[in-house]
Amino acid sequence: MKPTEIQLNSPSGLKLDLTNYGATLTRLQIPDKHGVLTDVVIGLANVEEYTSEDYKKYNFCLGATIGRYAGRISGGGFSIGENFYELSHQDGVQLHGGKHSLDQQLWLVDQMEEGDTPFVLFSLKSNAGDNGYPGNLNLFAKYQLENNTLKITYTATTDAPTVINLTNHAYFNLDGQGTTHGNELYVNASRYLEVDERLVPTGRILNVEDTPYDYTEKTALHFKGHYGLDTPFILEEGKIKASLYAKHSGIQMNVTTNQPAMVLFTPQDFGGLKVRNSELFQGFPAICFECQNFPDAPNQPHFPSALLLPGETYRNEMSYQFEIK
Ligand code: G6D
Repeated sequence: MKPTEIQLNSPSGLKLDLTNYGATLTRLQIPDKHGVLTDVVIGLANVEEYTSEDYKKYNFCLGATIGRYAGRISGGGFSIGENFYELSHQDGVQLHGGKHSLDQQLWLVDQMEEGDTPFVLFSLKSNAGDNGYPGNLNLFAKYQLENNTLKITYTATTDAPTVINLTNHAYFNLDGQGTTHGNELYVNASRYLEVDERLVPTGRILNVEDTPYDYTEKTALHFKGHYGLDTPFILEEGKIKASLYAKHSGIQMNVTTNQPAMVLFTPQDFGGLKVRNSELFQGFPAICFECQNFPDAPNQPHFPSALLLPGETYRNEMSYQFEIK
């Protein structure tokens, strides 16, 4: 079945393109300091490409809804009480919910509204046993434009105890070209999770002070001391959880969320994958702000719980507010 394409337009000039394949954000255009629409999210040239095997093998998940469990789960699975649930995994590690997970499912377009605060609501039923997870899930993904803000809200309910951790995997480049190197970055996090060589959290929580991960003051994004961020930050109290500013476009993005963590990911490049307008980009072309629970929380008792019980509602709220500086 061919994916559906949807465009939402806000009175303040934001244009948001989506598809029900993976409840994916395929394009986001923001007026820059000269009022020129700037394409600030990396995507593919057409929606069919998102479904191609050639694209899937890169596993970049461009703009997609990620789950059932974003990030990595170790140990080949997790336990709830006395029950161990084995997940689909590679060498004991599952990434982003496993193969053919939520980002590769065709979601339903449940509801859509135009007007001053346009939105689209996608829904999906994920059956018990999907990639090894227990519980039949009812999932919803809502994208809404409100003034100069993109709001993404994920909710889910289950008929049996399970774990869940969704996020959105948009790759931002606020200039719409070039590199993110040198963009002004702020991350409201004085701590981060140490990860091992498999990028699985070791369980140790470290301070960012005197490390390449200290963005507690607005700082030029740099790659000294590492080959790019792929780092789970523990978010502090305070409305703004992160911000990014690109001087050529003059666009600043402020990120808020109700989640305890944010994985920042800055790929060095997109390998052989030809993204939309690929000729415009250089090294470190984009940055992801993956708002979520801690990776591998089901196997780390001192991490915030990712358990979802019947009668409860999982809710992940993210907002990306844009302004011109
Ligand atoms: C790599 O480790 C990174 C992940 O964090 C990212 O989400 C993925 O590429 C697209 O596996």
